[in-house]
Amino acid sequence: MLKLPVVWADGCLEHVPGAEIWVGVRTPGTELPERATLIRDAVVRAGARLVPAAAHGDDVLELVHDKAFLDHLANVYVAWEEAGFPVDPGQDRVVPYVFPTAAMLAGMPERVPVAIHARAGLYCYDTMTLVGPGTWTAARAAVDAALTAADLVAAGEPVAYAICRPPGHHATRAGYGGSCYLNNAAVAAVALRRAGVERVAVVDVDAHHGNGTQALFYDRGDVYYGSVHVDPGAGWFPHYLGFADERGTGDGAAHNRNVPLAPGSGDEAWLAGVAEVCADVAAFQPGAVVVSLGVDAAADDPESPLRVTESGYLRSGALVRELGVPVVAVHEGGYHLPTLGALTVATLLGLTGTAGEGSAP
Ligand code: SP5
Ligand code: ZN
Repeated sequence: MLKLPVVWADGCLEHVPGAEIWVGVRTPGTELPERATLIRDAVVRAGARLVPAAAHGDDVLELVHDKAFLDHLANVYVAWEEAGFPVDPGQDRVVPYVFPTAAMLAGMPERVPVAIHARAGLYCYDTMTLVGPGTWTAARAAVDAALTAADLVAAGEPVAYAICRPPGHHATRAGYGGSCYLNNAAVAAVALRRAGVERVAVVDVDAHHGNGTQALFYDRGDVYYGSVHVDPGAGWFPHYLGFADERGTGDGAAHNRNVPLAPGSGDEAWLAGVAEVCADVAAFQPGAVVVSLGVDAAADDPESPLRVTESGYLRSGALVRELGVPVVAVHEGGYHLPTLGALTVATLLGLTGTAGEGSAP
C-alpha cells in the first residue's frame, strides 16, 4: 500500500504538444497527456490519496524564472495565432526557426526580435518542444502541483509527490526545451528554502541530465544538484551538458554532481550511481530532498537506452529514503505507457518504505 499524498492538477492535461519536430521531421512525440492520467490511476489503485493542487501566486516562480521569459511563455501562443501561422503556412504550434546561438551572434549584442516566429527562438533551444493553446495553463498547473507538494512537506509530511506535466528539469532561467517549459523541481526546491529549509538537495533520476536544474543552482551553495543519466558524451540528449566534470562554481563549487552512464546500463550501474549521489547528498546535510522522478531510465522506455527495472526504481526510492530527510518528489519523464504507472508506484514505495524491503530502519 502506498501511503502518501499525491498532488494532482487537472490543468496538466491541457498541454497537447501535437508533435515533436525532430531533425526537421514531424514525429508524433511521446510526452502525451495520458502519461499523467495513467500515473494518477496507478497511484490511486496502489492506495495513495489524491490532493488537488492549490493555486499559488507567482512569487516563487519569479525567483526561478526570468520575468520576460514567463511573459513570453504565457503569451506566445496567442501572438502566434494572431500572426496567422495556423492558417499560413499551416503550423498550429509555436516552432522557432532561428536561434540566437553564439554561432549567429558571435559576441554581438542580443536583441528581442519583433517577429513572433523569431522571438520564439530567443527563449527556446530545440525544435522538439512545441507550444500550443494549453501549454501555459498546463505548465503553470504543474508548478502549482509542485508548490502544493512542497507545502505538504513543509507542514510535516515525510514524503509528497506531485504529478507534474509537462516535465521541468530541462527548463533554464530563461529558456525551454526537452519537452520542459517551467522547472517544477527547481520551484519546489526554492519553495522549501523559503519555508526555512537551509539546504535542499535535488536528486534527479530521470534518464536525461537535468541541464535546467543544474544551471539554475550551479553557483549556489544552498541547493545541491545530483543526477544519474545516460552519458551525453555517448550521443544522448541534452548533448551539451551533463558531463562528470561539471561540479559547480563559486558558492556552488562541489555542489553539483553528474554521473553519466553508458547506454545499456542496467540496475547495477544505475543504482551504484544513485548511491554515489546519495552519499554526496548525505555529506551536504540537507534539510529536505527534491526528487526529479523520471521513469524513462526503464528498459522499455522509447526515449533512453538505459535498462533499469521496476525493482531498480524501488531500490532507488529506498536509497533516497535512507537519507532520513523529508522528500518532495516531482514527476519528470517516462514515456512507455504500459509500464510508467508501475515504475512510478515502485519508486514511491521505495521512498515511503512501504514495500517491505529496502526500507530505512
Ligand atoms: C523530461 C524528459 O525526459 N525530456 C526528455 C527529452 C529528450 N527527448 C529527446 C528526443 C530525441 C529524439 N526523440 C525522437 C525519437 C525518434 N525515434
Ligand atoms: Zn528524461
